[in-house]
Amino acid sequence: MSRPLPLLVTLCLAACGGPEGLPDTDFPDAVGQSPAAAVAVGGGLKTLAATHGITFGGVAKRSAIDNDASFRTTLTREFNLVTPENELKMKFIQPNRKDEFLWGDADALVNYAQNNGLALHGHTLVWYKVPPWVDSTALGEREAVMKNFITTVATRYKGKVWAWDVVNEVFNDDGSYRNSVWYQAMGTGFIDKAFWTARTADPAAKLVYNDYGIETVNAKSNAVYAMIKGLQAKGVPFDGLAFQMHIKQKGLDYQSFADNMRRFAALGIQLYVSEMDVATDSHPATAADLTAQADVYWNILDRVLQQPAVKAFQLWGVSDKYTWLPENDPLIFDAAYNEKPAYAALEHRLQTGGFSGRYTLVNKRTGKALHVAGSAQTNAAAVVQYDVHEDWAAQQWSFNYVGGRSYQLLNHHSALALKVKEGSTLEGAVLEQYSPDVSMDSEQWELIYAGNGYHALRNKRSQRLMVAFPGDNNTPVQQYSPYVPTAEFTDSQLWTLRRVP
Ligand code: 9MR
Repeated sequence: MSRPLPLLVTLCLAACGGPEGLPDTDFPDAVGQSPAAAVAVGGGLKTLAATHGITFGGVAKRSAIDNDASFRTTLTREFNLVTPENELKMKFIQPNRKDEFLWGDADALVNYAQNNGLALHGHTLVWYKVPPWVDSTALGEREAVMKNFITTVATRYKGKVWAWDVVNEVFNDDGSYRNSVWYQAMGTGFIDKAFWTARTADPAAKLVYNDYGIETVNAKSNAVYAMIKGLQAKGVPFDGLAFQMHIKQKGLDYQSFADNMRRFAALGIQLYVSEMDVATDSHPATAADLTAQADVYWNILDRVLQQPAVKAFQLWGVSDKYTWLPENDPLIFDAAYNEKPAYAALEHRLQTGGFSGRYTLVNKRTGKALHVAGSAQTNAAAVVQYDVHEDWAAQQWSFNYVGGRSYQLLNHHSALALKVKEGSTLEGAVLEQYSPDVSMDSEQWELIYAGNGYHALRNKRSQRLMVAFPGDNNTPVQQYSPYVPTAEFTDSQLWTLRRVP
């Protein structure tokens, strides 16, 4: 599913050239002086995202919080989740030696979040980027150093952190383990130990693995998948996986992203987009670059909203005024806090649901299409399956977004809505068409991306999935089986959405 033109056109234009590899430098972080002031609340993307069950996050540094009122206003108007960009890292809290913890900046950020209605995403307890004194610690001492940091930090902020990035970036791009100070000392066992230690220190926080370059199915995400399965097999406490999503304006393979999310969701864990930004090819970005960038934001959010396991969508910044990529204008507000096309793209997807035009729905198991029996235009006519005729209006459905990730499906021939007959919640109940009534749960369908290009449709009232079983033309389409996130979909539950040209 892609966004309608004109954004797609410019995507191709923008795909050529651009910086190879994003910089990974340590920018100096100024520390501000004055305490943060109270700011306005309400409205913004966070409110729209909440209707989809998504927490909407940004990133903040203390210096911006302390010194920039526009930053504070924008952060609290648009976001309900924040990650301290650097202040919780070992390099910042424990920069000099084992027995010295510096809490000033970390406390300031945590307090700001608490006082301003922002949930906190803690970042990060175990990372390969460590202060120099850790590098020179004897191998035998490193386990104690790691556990001491986790316990001290997670205990101090216990109850204030919604999710902790317990372990960050342990894999190389080829899926091998990074030769970090922790790996050198403990092998892969440091990962288990880190999660156990974090759970003990803060039992309520979601415990997360966070990495970049794992958005699509590739060697690195395969390694993460194997790691998580291993942790689960050993009973290690593990709640979620975060895709950082530092990408460029050429985007990525969106179907692979959706398929990748689906396989992780089937492990029964939560998923997050934790650090999204989209680097433009030029600076200042051209209008075409900004359009391409907006298209990437739109497409990532679109796939996220079709995967119920995703709970948070976070950007690595707020405005282009503060970003680790100052040459790539990667965020949704410009440096003067004006909304960029990327802001409008996110807003558009959150408001419209993203499906435009008409679709023929073809069942994977039977190969037949969702069809109104006899091409009837009357209330209560049966909705059945029939050989595919994409040019038949009785097989063409438009998706009318009703909020909460759900849609009415309106038949193009009858203008009536797809509904479970008499609003039944029973297993096996058949489908019919009826006068559209947006307030009826029984005619609202949540679209769930099910992998490999297929979707499942879940009825909002019954929570059951739309199914077709083998049979002749005019065999009823039914609802069957509640949706279970960890179960694989059966072919009867899978539908291809073919857009009518
Ligand atoms: O944006 C962060 C930058 O200010 C820091 O100098 C740098 C090193 O601490 O880390 C940047 O944030 C990174 C994050 O912690 C982990 N994922 C990649 C982010 C961008 O490099």
